[in-house]
Amino acid sequence: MDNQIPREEGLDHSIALLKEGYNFILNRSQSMQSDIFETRILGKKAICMIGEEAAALFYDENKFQRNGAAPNRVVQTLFGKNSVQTLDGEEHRHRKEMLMSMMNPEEIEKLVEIVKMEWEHSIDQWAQMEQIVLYEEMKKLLCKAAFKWVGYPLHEDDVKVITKGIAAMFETPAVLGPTHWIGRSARNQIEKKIEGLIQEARNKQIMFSENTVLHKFAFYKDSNGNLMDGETVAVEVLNMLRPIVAIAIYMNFTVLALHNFPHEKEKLRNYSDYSQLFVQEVRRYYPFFPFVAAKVKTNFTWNGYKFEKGTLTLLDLYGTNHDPNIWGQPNEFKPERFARWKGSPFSFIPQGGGDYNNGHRCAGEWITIEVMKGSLDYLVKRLEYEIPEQDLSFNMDDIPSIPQSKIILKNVRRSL
Ligand code: HEM
Ligand code: MYR
Repeated sequence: MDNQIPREEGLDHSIALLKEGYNFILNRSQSMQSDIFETRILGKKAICMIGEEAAALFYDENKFQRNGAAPNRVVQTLFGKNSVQTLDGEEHRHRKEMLMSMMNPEEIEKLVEIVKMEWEHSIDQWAQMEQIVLYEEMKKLLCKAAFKWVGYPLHEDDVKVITKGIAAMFETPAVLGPTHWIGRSARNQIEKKIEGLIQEARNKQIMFSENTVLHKFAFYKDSNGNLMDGETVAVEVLNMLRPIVAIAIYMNFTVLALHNFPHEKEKLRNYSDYSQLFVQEVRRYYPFFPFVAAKVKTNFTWNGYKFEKGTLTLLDLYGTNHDPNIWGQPNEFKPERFARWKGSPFSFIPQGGGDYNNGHRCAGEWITIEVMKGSLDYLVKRLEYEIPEQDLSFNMDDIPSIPQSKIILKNVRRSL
């Protein structure tokens, strides 16, 4: 029996998507009382889906492909041309193997240790200042750490400009007007710089330490046995650098959670395992990556719904993390829920779902969790600060969303 996918009337809803942001799919799914519906985005028919069953379908690579799915504005800022995010099949698997080769416990631990060192330096600086804007400071801290980890420590003089450029790549993909173009031009410039470094390493003019991202990626062979072109290497190095800086957004939400749910601090101080639960709940509760996009690879029918080859399909990450069919009281902040969570690859998907090696699930999910836990430890055990009166609200229509004030901290000092 064929069913008709509920359809939203109208020529195009791209503007509504930008206006409603994280709630665009959730709002329509609720009003149409369906986990799947059809609309029109960027002039094209698009299927939107929410929930665990939909996620399992979306990550079936026989049914969906990534090539040609992401809007150009996202490729030009966030992803980069020919990036792993845009590949399918064997080509994807081979590229992903290179990225995942950095995601073993030793390399992750190295990054966490570097991040902790940067916290130590930063606290001394912040203690001299009357107040800091946490978002700006965290981006710089993480950018310095990320460059050290990939094998090219930044000169102090370059930190500000490079941090701004890298952040523009994740701050501007969904912004209209001139701000969006800041992201595009930052990507072009920084890609060129990294490409230059790769060339120098290949010409033996510089040497990166063994096992670093830059060393591995510069000499990695593609599936035909050739070195990758310099631009593609730069794109993948940025796929490591950029999202480490983006963890600054989760750190802003972490401080917001500590502020809004103050009893959590006690639990974090008293139970060492609690930080894992807390970090998971921060990633579930707050909005960050809104949805992922793919294209139907071949005609098929699912639950009686016809999917036609080539149709753009969006899977709602934020909505699935708030789906009442999966989460009891989804709009309550309750880290304890993760003590009971069974670990399905399709129910808790702030950084995508499915499999790391064979699918598109975020390569850096473990890094994100460990860096957040390491930083949370500083926030609750080693640091004292005041949060003065400010606008801590965050908009569901800004993608990415960040608390309005970017979190001002006053009188930052070491805990005694
Ligand atoms: C992919 C979110 C941090 C590297 C993704 C995807 C999401 C995501 C939603 C797409 C999943 C899909 O297409 O199905 C996030 C968020 C982060 C974060 C919210 C928090 C800051 C990181 C970190 C790294 C990283 C720290 C690396 C150091 C990647 C890569 C991909 C990816 C390489 C592409 C994977 C592929 O296409 O196979 N991420 N991520 N991410 N992420 Fe992350
Ligand atoms: C990263 O840098 O990869 C990590 C997080 C970035 C979040 C950026 C939010 C904007 C995403 C636009 C989504 C469009 C997907 C088709």
